[in-house]
Formats: sequence, C-alpha cells, structure tokens
Amino acid sequence: MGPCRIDPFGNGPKRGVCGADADTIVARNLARMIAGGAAAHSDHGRDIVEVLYKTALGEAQGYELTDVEKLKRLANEYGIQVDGRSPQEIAKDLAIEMMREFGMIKDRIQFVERAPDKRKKVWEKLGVTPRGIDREIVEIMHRTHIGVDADYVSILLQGVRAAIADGWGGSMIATELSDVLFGTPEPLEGMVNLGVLREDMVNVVVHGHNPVLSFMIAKAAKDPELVKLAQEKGAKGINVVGMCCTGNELLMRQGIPIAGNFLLQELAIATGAVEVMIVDYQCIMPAVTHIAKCYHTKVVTTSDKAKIPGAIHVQFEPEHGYDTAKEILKMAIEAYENRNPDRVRIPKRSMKLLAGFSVEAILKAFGGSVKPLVDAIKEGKIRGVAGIVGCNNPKIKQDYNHVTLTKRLIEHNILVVETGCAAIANGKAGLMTPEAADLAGEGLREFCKKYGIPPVLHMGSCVDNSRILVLAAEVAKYLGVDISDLPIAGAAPEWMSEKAVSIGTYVVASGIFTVLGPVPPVLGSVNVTNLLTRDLDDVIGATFAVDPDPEKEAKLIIDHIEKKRKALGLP
Ligand code: BF8
Repeated sequence: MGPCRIDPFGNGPKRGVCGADADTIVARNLARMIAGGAAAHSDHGRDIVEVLYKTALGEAQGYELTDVEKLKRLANEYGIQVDGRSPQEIAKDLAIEMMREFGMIKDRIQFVERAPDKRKKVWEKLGVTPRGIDREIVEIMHRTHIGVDADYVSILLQGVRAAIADGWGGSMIATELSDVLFGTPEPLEGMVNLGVLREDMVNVVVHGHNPVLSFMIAKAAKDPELVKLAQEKGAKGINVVGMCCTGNELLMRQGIPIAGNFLLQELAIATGAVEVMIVDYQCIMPAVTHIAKCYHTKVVTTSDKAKIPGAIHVQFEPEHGYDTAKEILKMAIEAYENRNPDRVRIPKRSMKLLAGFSVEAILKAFGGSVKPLVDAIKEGKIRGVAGIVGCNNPKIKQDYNHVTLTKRLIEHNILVVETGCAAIANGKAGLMTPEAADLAGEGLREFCKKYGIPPVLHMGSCVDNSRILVLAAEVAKYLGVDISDLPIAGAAPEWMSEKAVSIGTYVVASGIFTVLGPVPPVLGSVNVTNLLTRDLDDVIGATFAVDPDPEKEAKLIIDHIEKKRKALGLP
C-alpha cells in the first residue's frame, strides 16, 4: 500500500493508510537496520562454525586447530567433556553446540552467561535475553511486516534482543572460533596505509571480513611454487595486504600490513599497483570493479552471497581452501605482467602500529588480571575507558572524527580501545604506537609507559567488539557492579553501516553510553528519539547521544565518565 509517506511535522497526513504512525514506521525501519547488521555479523559467525566443524572432521583443506587451549576453555563453558578426548572430537561437539545457538532448540544463548549477574537480570526483566541468534533476527522481520507489531517500544525491544544476540552471540562466536582456528592475537608490530603496497612485488589486496578466506590467501602466498612463479615474472614475491576488517583479522594475528579502511578501497586500486583485489563479503563497494576497469586490476569475488557485476567469481569452499587460494594467486601473478609501470603511483605513506590486543593479551600485559587497570582507574590516573569503533562515512572528511575524538580522550587520560575502520584510522594517524603515549595526559602516559602499551589499543575487527564486551564484563565482575556503573563509554563517530547500528544497540543494551556522529534516521519520531537518547537510561542504564562534531563528542564522553566516577565514589 506504500510507500509509507507521512508528515510527522507539518500539515500532511499523520498516519499511513494502514494507520501506522511515525513512531511505528521509524521503529520498524530501525529494527530492520538492526536485523540487517545482526544478520551480517552472525552469518559470518555461522560460516566459521561450519569451518570449525569441517576442520574437526578433517574435511577443510589447509585449516587447523591453532589455539587448543581456547578450544578447551570454550568447551568447558558449553559443558562439553574435555578430558581424555582429542582436540578434533572436542571441536566437533563444540561446533554442533554452536550450531544450536542459531535456532530454536535453546531458550537462551550461552555467552549471555559471560555478562555480570546484574546485567543478566536487566535483560530478563525486559524480556530481551536472546533465545537463538537467527530466531531474533527473523522475529524482527516478522514483527515489522505489515499489520504485525505496531507498538514502537515493543518493536525496539525486539531490536535490542536481536542486537544482544549479535554482540553476545553471532559476533562473539565469530571472534572466539577465529581465535581457535587462526590463533588468539598477541601484541605485534604492523604497518598501515597505502604505502604498504610494493612497486616490486605482486600486490594482492584481501578485502571484506571473514578470516576463513584471507588466512588461506596469506598462507598460500608463501607457497614456494607461487613465489617462484612470481619471481619468474620479474616480481620479488607476493605482497598480501589487508583492507577493512579482514585486514584487521590478518594484522591482529600475523602482523600482515593493512592498506586501509573503508574509504581507501577504490584508492588502493587507483595506485595502479594492485594485481588482484580478493573479496568475500560486507563493505565492498560495487564501485571497485568500475575503478578496476581503468587499470590491469582484477576483482575476484569468492562467496555466492556477494557477487559483483564486473568481477571474476571463484567460489571459495573450505574443502578446497588451499587449492582455490593458489588458483586466485596465480591469477594475480599473471596480471602482474599487465601492470603499466608508468601508471603506478603508490603514496609513500605508511605508519607503524602495535596491534593484537585480545582480552587475553591485555590481561597478560597487566600480569594476568584486570587489577592494575582497575587500580589506575580508582586512583584517577586513568579516568575511564572508551571504545571507539565503526566505519568511515563519506559525509565526513575521512578519519577526521575518529582521530580528533581519540586525541581528545587520551589527552583527558581516557584509555581508548578500538576496532574496525576506527582502529585503522588511528593506526594511520600514529596513535597506536607506544610512543603515542606522549600525546596522552600525565596519568595515562605513565600507565602506558609502565606497561609498554599504546594509549589506543587495537582490539580487532568489527565482530571483535565482542572482545570489548568481555573486557567490560570482566571489570564489572571484578568490582561487583553492573557494566552500566563503570566509567566507560562507546562511540561510532563516522558510522554508516547497518552492522554499526546493531553494534551501537548491543553496546547500549550492555549498559554503555554511546555517542554517534551521523544521526540515524529516527528524527521523524519524537517518541523514538526520546526513548533512545533519554528514556532508555531508566530501563537499561545507558542511552545514545548524537553529535557530528568530534570535539563535542569528546566532551559528552568526558562528562559521562566523570559522572560515573562520582557515582562510584571515585576521586
Ligand atoms: O565491519 S567499520 S565500514 S569494514 S561495517 Fe565496514 Fe564499518 Fe569498516 Fe568492518 Ni565494520
């Protein structure tokens, strides 16, 4: 009957022909954005569960169980017997248990148990504890169909439930199993920015999100047969570099250089030095194939979920992972011959950074517990912690909001943790080196120097926001409080994707005040806007705030952290 065009502000119609008003329409649209984001993260998680299962059966070519200790810890959480069993047997059972998380067999997902008791009670009282990951997403699609849920509060609560199923479910599964398969990150040095492309090598950009593809490409690029082939064509070797979150996955675990974040994907090709851009899914602009046509670059799609007109499709299946990776790399080596040296313009910029800050690595840096961090917060040396995450958005000068906000916060002795394109932005800006501690306020500077860490910690890709949840939960449990009591905050200063909407929602639902740069499409409903920015505080202990100016975002976060400190009786 639509499109649903109403005029909530002027003299036009206040309701659609079915009777839906602005509150209903805005809540439905927002819930559908959450569903899109939660689906993307969680389907990525599902793909990794499948690879774990096939690896356990010995059917995934080239994959192995790398962090067996973590596998066992996860098995314990799921009540799977560990003693006297092989890693493969444990992995098979864990994969099957995790498959159950997606459906309707259970009445609550497992990782919710990682939240502090007070938080779990809040979720139970509101009826937003997720039952199954897919179930909550599908239920949004059902409720927002014509003539189903029309109550904006009820619709948004289901949005919250699906978002929690993402952060504490699909994304957390993706993170944990990636650690099992590819290793749990530990601090390591890397390089970031377009200068990591090499004039004298075959350049392969892996772009997208799932490490299942990018790790196999990185592994196959070391194959002596391929290295020899590249050398025969006159190159020094094969240079694999990352783009966006799959780049973060490679950087975090292997120190593989990262060429850039979301708004650098076309520019990487425009250096004229990229032989192949290999993509899986999410955040890949269809424009890459248009740009590639101006050069010798080939774009290779690998997932039947994400085909792009103008790209070459090579379906990637874990059963033949290594062979397929070699096949694609051979294409890159062939393309190297067609590179026009006169058109190569690689910017001379690249920046050193320290990445690899998993929760395990952070705790290790502090001697095995959160105590040193908590003590520094209690003493006031560190005022609090902020998570800065999310995308680039062409409405904002690239990285400006990320970098400005981050600088202000560390100046005010707020430790910053980052993921996704925000992390790449601040890596490029040089804020992820231990030396960057000199830009921090006195207390944070001292703390960073003592532990040899940067004032801005790279915690990974966007699914790794689940690591931030785990860290926040650990600190809250240590202090015996809820996450919403902690002097912490979240920010997505340049967000644009539906995934970011889901992330923002589960971060707020976890009790963390969150500042957005661009305004989400909610202003058509005063009630929804008030709920998100004010009234949620009473029910969930946190709200959203919106400000496009990073200086003002910093002030909002600093004020919030000081308010929380005061409530805890901290100086
Ligand atoms: O998942 S931060 S632009 S690349 S959506 Fe995309 Fe946004 Fe970047 Fe990673 Ni996350």
